Amino acid sequence: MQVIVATGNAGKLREFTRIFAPFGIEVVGQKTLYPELEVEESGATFAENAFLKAQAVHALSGKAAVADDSGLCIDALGGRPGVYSARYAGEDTSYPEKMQRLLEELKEVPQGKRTARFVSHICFISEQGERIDAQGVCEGEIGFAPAGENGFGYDPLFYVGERSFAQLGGVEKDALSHRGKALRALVEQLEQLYTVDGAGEKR
Ligand code: ITT
Repeated sequence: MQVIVATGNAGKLREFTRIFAPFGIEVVGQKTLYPELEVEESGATFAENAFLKAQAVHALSGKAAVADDSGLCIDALGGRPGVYSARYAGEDTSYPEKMQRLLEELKEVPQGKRTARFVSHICFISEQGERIDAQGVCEGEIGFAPAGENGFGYDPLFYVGERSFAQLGGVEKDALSHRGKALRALVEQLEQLYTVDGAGEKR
């Protein structure tokens, strides 16, 4: 099976490729096919934005498309930046700057109160237009300084136990991450839908 991943984020695309590979799902990045495509993320929820992105690529290609809308929800900030994670501190601000801004906002918040979670909402649209959604959550804590070189985005600030996501290898991150959980939940649904139908027939 081949799927177009509706993302402009190279870090996410690497993770999709890695997580889908063991299931024999091949990915093509949106940027390879539609380098100019920009989808406005006008939704108020992860689910709405994931649908908007998957739908845009499905409408253009007529092929199976999948999108992730995700973000970092910090309890001490009332769940912010949440759906606005990519736009936090301004759309064109670098991740080192965004992380510094978060650390500044959290400077009075002690260890134990810095709980946070990454959320990933996945929306898949089949070639025929059937929609499947899946979600994954990873609980962790915001550190006091960025650490590690791997991954992307806010990974250096997000700790699961002793290590930040950026200090984990890719496969280690996938085993724990919001995106790993969401994509494996999607694959489970795909396997039910496409391997066997109600009558036990292959579709
Ligand atoms: P696409 O919409 O093109 O997929 P994007 O980067 O704009 O790419 P989102 O709108 O879903 O993606 O925003 C997700 C934000 O949350 C973005 O700032 C990411 O860096 C951050 N994020 C999501 N998952 C992450 C992860 O696994 N590690 C670090 N940061 C993550």
